[in-house]
Amino acid sequence: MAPRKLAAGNWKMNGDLAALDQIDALARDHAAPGCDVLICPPAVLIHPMAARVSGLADTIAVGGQDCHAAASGAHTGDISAVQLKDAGASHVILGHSERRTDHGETDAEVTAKAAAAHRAGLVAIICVGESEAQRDAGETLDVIAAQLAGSIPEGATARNTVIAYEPIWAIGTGRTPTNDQIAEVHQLMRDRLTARFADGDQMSLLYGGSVKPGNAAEIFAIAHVNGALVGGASLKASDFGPIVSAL
Ligand code: G2H
Repeated sequence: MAPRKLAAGNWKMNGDLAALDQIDALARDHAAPGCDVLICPPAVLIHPMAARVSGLADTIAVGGQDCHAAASGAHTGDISAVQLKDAGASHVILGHSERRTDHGETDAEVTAKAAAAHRAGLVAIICVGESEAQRDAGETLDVIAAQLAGSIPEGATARNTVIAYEPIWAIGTGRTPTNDQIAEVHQLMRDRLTARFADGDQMSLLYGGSVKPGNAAEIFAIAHVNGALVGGASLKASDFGPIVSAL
């Protein structure tokens, strides 16, 4: 079985209740017969967005942008995977470089969060990516291999885990790696996942970092790119829709 194709939008800390209208526009104007479509809004919008998509003919999944490793407890300001599931989420982004940088998240913490997501019945989208200094130093493949080894829990399968390669220097900058650079990392990821997990050849691998309507089709044509994790260009249906259609 081929990996599932996934177009995932990461709204980051953007959007409000009025922005939910973008969901209607996305469903109305951009059919996605061949791929899964996911939007990960800020936590306060997960429940209303899940309610909104439940009325649509074409399914759009809703996800969180982080979760705590515990199911409940005294963790002020945090949200558990169980709560995300209860609010209507089916996926959760974990280990995004903005979480790793802003909140000091380690590979071990990402692994624990992903295991919690799996226990709650969520698909974990686990992010990896090198900094510009690491790329310039020729360390990219070693960094990605180490993050893969350290950030994915045992028990991960193609049904509950998606991996997103997001070079930090390409996030929100308008810069993207060359096709060869993306291909090299995705081949490494496929090789490592296939070696470690029984169905690693079927895990979906996303590229993320300044994906936009103008470059999506070219990126989706690269071997072992099964979709995208899209930030800025996921906020408007007029941008995200063509990306979905390109997949
Ligand atoms: C990378 C991506 C979405 P953007 O973080 O996760 O953001 O598409 O804005 O570079």
